Amino acid sequence: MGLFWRRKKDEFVSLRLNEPAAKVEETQPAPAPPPPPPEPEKPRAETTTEPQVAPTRTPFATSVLGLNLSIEELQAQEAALEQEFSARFRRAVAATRDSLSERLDILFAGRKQIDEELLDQLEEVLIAADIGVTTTLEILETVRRGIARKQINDLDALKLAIKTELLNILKASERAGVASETSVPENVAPYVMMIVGVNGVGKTTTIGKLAQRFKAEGNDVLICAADTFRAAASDQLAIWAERTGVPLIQQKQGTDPAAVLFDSLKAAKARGSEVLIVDTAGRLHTKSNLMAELEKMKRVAAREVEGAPHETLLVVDAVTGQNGLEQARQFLKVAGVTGIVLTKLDGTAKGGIAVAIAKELNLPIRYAGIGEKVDDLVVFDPQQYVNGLFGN
Ligand SMILES: Nc1nc2c(ncn2[C@@H]2O[C@H](COP(=O)(O)OP(=O)(O)OP(=O)(O)O)[C@@H](O)[C@H]2O)c(=O)[nH]1
Ligand SMILES: [Mg+2]
Repeated sequence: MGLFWRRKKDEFVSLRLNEPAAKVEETQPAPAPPPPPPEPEKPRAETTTEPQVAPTRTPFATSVLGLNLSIEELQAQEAALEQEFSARFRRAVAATRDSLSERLDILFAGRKQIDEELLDQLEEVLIAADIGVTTTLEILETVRRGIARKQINDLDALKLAIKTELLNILKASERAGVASETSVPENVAPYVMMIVGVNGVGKTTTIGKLAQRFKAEGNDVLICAADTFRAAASDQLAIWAERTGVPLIQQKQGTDPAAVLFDSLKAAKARGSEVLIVDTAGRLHTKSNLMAELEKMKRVAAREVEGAPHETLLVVDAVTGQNGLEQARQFLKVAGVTGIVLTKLDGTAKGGIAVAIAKELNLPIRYAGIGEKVDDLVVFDPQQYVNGLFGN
């Protein structure tokens, strides 16, 4: 699971606090020590003698960016964090797993053979997990082909085939949209992310979580409060900005969102910000207003920063299931969405919606929200998700 966003590989090292001791010494040569006095010959030890480089330590005891750590220590820390995130992700899909596994167990109990009746019931189980009708039918078609070719002969093989098919669907969607920020050259700044979606899905919360994450990675982050429709929207975002220590550009209610975005782009360029995250309204007087507004914002962004917005993330609430999917489709038409953030995965037993979304919207799921707290956001990893659903 890629845990870190646009990891600034050796850039923290610009302060040269993070390099192995030997290299640091190279750049600041110390005067050569006087030669040691001759010693009497000692019997030679059998094993060897490469001088050991002392573990790197800097005078700084703690550092958010890990400036005080060696590359090895950072890697160990990253691995530990990945494990923790993966455990939390598994807990977030636990309700879906329990429901899906339980149904499959009941379905498979006492059976040895795969017959049409079993396949019909399997169809129901998958649909109940919100995997979606179209997707379920496609999975079953693949399964039937496997049975006909004698590649699927028992229940284990059947389960494996379903898992593989789910994974293939999720992976196929990574070929569309923007599956990773690393596809944009690192010298592009600010990297502009627009966050769109209907009201209440978790846009503002997701922005707070993203801001925290990018900042912790050493990026200079700026937030743009372009939801000027509701007075409370900007206040709510201000709370997140303060909590994460990220500056916010806002204006009074009713200001043209494109104007707030314009100011934010200017400010981001002036400050040398690396990431600009843009909050947008979930509702307006009419839907066509909202869509026209999003289009205008995109034009303004493109005029000010080459290629911007680099990502337009559509936030979808997992709890709303198929309804959410329908609402999402309306955004796709105009907003030029490049990826999905699936929120509230922790609050549903129908987490199969992730597969329906990836398949039917043909967009990669970039992040998953797994709670209300600032660090309750994980990079969505298809393999981990599928393993999570089937309990291994
Ligand atoms: N359990 C859970 N709750 C979440 C998650 N993400 C957001 N929420 C909650 O969902 C509610 C709505 O979140 P907001 O961030 O205000 O949603 P929004 O899309 O900005 O809403 P509008 O500004 O009204 O369009 C809040 O109570 C959040 O705490 C999540 O991943 N898990
Ligand atoms: Mg909001």
